[in-house]
Amino acid sequence: MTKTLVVGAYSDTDLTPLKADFDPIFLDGPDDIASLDDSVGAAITAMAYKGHTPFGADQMDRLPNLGLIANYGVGYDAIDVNAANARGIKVTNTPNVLNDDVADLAVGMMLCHGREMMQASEWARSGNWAKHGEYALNRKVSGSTVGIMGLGRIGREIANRLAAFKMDVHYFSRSEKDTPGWTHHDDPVSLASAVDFLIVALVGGQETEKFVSKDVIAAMGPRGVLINISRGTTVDEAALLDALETRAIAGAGLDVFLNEPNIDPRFYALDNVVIQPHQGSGTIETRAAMGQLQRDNITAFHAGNALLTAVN
Ligand code: 8YV
Repeated sequence: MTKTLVVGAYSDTDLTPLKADFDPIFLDGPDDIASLDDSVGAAITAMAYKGHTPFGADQMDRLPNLGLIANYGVGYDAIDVNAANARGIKVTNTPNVLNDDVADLAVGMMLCHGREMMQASEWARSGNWAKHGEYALNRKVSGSTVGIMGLGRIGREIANRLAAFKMDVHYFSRSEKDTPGWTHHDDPVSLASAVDFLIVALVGGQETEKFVSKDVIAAMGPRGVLINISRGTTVDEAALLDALETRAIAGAGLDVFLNEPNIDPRFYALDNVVIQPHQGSGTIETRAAMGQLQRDNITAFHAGNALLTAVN
């Protein structure tokens, strides 16, 4: 018997085809793997994984015949790929299908921060508009200078959108890329000091931990706004909170945090932060495409065909 294991919190639009295609075993999270009978664990050859809880060697060893971890998401930093390699387990992700939505949300958070859309909406809803007149003037976004930290697939989509906003686009990447005249920086502090908006589009994982360091945040200055759609780990969050509280930077738009969803409550007290609940890819259309790609990888694996989007 070979079985597929589905781990994580899926919406019904994913659960229905997962059931129909694989008749799988469902678990809420990786910790529940410990509760599987040995015979069940040994039957599992493929796994659909969704979530950001680490999945490592201990869990893999409970599934001795596992050959595939199909991740629901482009970022697979939760999965210990070295441990998977050591056990001959393939890992797949869901790249590209979510680029547009994540880029849209990054731009949306910039506009929301600059134009104070949450506060302005509250001004209208509370009756202040009728009672006290126009909402306070706020900040122009189009035409300013933006820095993209990490010009990968999503970073490029963000840059393309902001070029249409007549923004002067700068970016950080280790080597210069082929761009329509955007300014390359090989040092994150140099990028941060050159721009008004700094958008983090790095991959997660150990290599990029606290890449947006205290020094990078300090270099942004009092007009600087940090937008993060990557992972909470890429930013020195304690330094960011200090800078937001003291107004050393102007503000932030954050879709990702450390310890999601139990984020640092200091964020809730700040009126200069646009907070989003890690919903970058969270549209009906994109989640359907992510689910399809995850299932297609599992189907290919069971059929012995080439995986569509392998990462190892
Ligand atoms: C999540 C993401 O996968 O693609 C990624 O890397 O962070 C998201 O799309 C999604 O929230 C499901 O956990």
